[in-house]
Amino acid sequence: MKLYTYSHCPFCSRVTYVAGKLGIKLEEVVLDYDDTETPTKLIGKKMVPILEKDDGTVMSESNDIISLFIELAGANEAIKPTEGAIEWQGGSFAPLLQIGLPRWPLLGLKEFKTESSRIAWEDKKQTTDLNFVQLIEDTANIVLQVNEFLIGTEKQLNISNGKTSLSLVDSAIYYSILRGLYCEPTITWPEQLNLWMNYQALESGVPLVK
Ligand SMILES: N[C@@H](CCC(=O)N[C@@H](CS)C(=O)NCC(=O)O)C(=O)O
Repeated sequence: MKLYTYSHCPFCSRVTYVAGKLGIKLEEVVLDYDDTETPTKLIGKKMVPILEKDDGTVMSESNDIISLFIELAGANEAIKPTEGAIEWQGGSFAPLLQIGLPRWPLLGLKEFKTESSRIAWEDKKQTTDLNFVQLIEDTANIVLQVNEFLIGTEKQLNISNGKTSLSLVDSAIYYSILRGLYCEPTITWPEQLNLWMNYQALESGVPLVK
């Protein structure tokens, strides 16, 4: 099976995370950020993740792909995320975008190798509220808020010795979003949360974004 992704994308990385944890083999194809043609041919719009199965059929939507993987692996795992994880995710996008938007294109990720892909990103993602130069200038303030957010997250996850009792799909949500914050080195990671994140990177094979 082939999975079309962007490396920075939280929806893609929760899929690769679950695949990694369940031992499902995937050929990952990281699309150029300005490649509109490939995803549009596959699903009629520019969106990833896209799963292309061995019989040539395609699927989008991370939740559906994850459910399929759990079924294929015959894993005794909850398919639905908990309310707690969904609510946390709702509050996580603002800090994630403030940190990630101006930084991810500068990290050498595969989707941003070309200048045209970085320009396409800026054209699509930069707004008056999320001005990239301003976001970088505001780093100190944003980092303070992110640090608070991470302290709350660590408490919520109830981590002990770098381990949690989260289900696979909840772990995928937390991991796929938090990994995107590692690109800002002045963020202070609470010790247990950082330990958990680093274990997840190792166990899933999905790297932190830095
Ligand atoms: N509901 C979709 C959301 C996927 C999504 O929003 N993907 C983003 C990347 S993180 C995307 O492809 N956006 C189009 C773009 O950036 O051009 C899912 O869960 O798979």
